[in-house]
Amino acid sequence: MAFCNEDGCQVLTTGKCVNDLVLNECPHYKETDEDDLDQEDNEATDDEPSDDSKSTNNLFEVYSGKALKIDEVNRISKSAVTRLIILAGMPDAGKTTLLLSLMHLFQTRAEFENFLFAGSETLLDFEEKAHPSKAESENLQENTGRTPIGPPTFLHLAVFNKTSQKTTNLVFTDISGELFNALKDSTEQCKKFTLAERADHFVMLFDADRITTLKDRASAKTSGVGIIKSLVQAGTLKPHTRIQIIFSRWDLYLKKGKQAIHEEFIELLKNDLKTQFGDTFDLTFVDVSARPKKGQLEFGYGIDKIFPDWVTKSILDRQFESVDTKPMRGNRQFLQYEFKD
Ligand SMILES: Nc1nc2c(ncn2[C@@H]2O[C@H](COP(=O)(O)OP(=O)(O)OP(=O)(O)O)[C@@H](O)[C@H]2O)c(=O)[nH]1
Ligand SMILES: [Mg+2]
Repeated sequence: MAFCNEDGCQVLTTGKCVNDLVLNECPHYKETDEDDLDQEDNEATDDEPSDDSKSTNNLFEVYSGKALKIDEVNRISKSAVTRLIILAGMPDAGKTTLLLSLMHLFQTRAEFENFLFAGSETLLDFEEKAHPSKAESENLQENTGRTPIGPPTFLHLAVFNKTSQKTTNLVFTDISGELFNALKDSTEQCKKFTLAERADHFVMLFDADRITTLKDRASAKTSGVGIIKSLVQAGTLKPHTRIQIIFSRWDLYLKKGKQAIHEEFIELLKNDLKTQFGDTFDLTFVDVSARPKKGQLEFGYGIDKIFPDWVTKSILDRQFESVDTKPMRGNRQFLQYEFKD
């Protein structure tokens, strides 16, 4: 007897999995007799602890809403199509704010770029991180708190694509800039950052404010380029991952004078990145102001340019281009790609 416990899945009548998975890979679908089911309930597997919280047909999973750890990400990736997006950059580059603004765009509009909000397991964390920037926090400035130093945590967002009629899970890292500070100087540290091997997108934020401050711009450039270079040399950032370069906090750059000098510097930086990585990686550049100060830019400026790629482009699209990534095909588990101390 076959059964499927995925909400809204019509596989038993149509034969088609709602998540577009091959049936024997789908964790919700089982084709077995009732004796087998009884037996399975009593057996523990390596991946799935047989605790009482495990989902069954008549129990709901309850999520804490807090940021996820790697094992929880693994659970999501095993159950449905999941993209991993690593947000990288030095401290204060605007990584966390980018995520909070993306969530805000979904919460305040019926749809965003033809995508509908389809859930999040980390709503509480989004809310807590966004609180200091909200009016009720009574802070005079709209600030995002620093991400604490520690093992990577993840924020989750599921979206429904109106064009393809599919739901996709997006898992974003929320990692302290201090970690990337350590990675930029050390190939050894980069080798431990195996999470990058499984990333669909590696998003490198260059703080446009620092990149256009004469005394800071050289170090801002070297740090950002150094992070990518060290990860590539360590072999943890591979060509199947798409790299997006974001010039973040773009509103602060626009407020500066001497724009011609800054534009020239930014062009040089782009050319340097293209020369070093453009032949092997899919490399794109976007100006973003996730939360501009009042002025000429709208809230979330530039996120619309990058978001559709995060959903629609995947590591699996590029499997056939690179021989050494073949074992990744169909591998939806993240657990083996973590940050090893
Ligand atoms: N003006 C302006 N400020 C921004 C923008 N995006 C972020 N900020 C501010 O920049 C500061 C740093 O942003 P975060 O998102 O915390 O930076 P981060 O990269 O997560 O920093 P770490 O967690 O320390 O690595 C915060 O005070 C934000 O409010 C923006 O688009 N414009
Ligand atoms: Mg942060």
